[in-house]
Amino acid sequence: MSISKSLPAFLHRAPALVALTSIALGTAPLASAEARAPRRAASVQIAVADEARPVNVVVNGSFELPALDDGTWNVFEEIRGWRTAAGPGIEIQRGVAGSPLDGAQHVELDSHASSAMYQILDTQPDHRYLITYWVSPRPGTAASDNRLALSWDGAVIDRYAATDVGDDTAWVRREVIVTAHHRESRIQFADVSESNSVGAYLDEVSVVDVSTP
Ligand SMILES: [Ca+2]
Ligand SMILES: [Ca+2]
Repeated sequence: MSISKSLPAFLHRAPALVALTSIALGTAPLASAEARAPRRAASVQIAVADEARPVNVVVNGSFELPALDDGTWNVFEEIRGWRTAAGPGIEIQRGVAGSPLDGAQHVELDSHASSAMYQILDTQPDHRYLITYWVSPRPGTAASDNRLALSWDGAVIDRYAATDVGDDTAWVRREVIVTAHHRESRIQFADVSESNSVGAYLDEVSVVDVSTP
């Protein structure tokens, strides 16, 4: 048995641990001036990101759950984070008629018929929240089939109406800032097109506290 093999495992890792600690403290000998600046810059960026990283309070905002088989769709009374508010349910598509914005799945709000879906969010009263969501017309449909309304605590705060429909999805980012009044807030998306089982797609919903402390 060689000497190195007889050493405890932590001693084999010790030099690397020492080096990492030295870099973090800014005391490690660096090979060149070029190397020094990027390392210091990186450590500052990480510290800022940890403190300022926005927290998305939406659960399952990309509609990746439940994961369907490729090339299929289904309509649900509820999915992780979301429940049906009106209509026959929440339709999830996975590679059926157009590409999602994020991940492999998105929602079509006109499922078997016009539907609405909501989620109750944990919020801080009097804090401002940035709502971001992505919407696309369903490919190959009439523009009038692709309209949705976004509500916050029962009040409509944004509307989307497609004007141009192509052969694939054309995702558009929308942003709205709201003020929460309660410790729980209700966000809701509703199809407001002709009720005929085809309508606007929804993906990548996020709600982030943007109040300054
Ligand atoms: Ca998605
Ligand atoms: Ca429709």
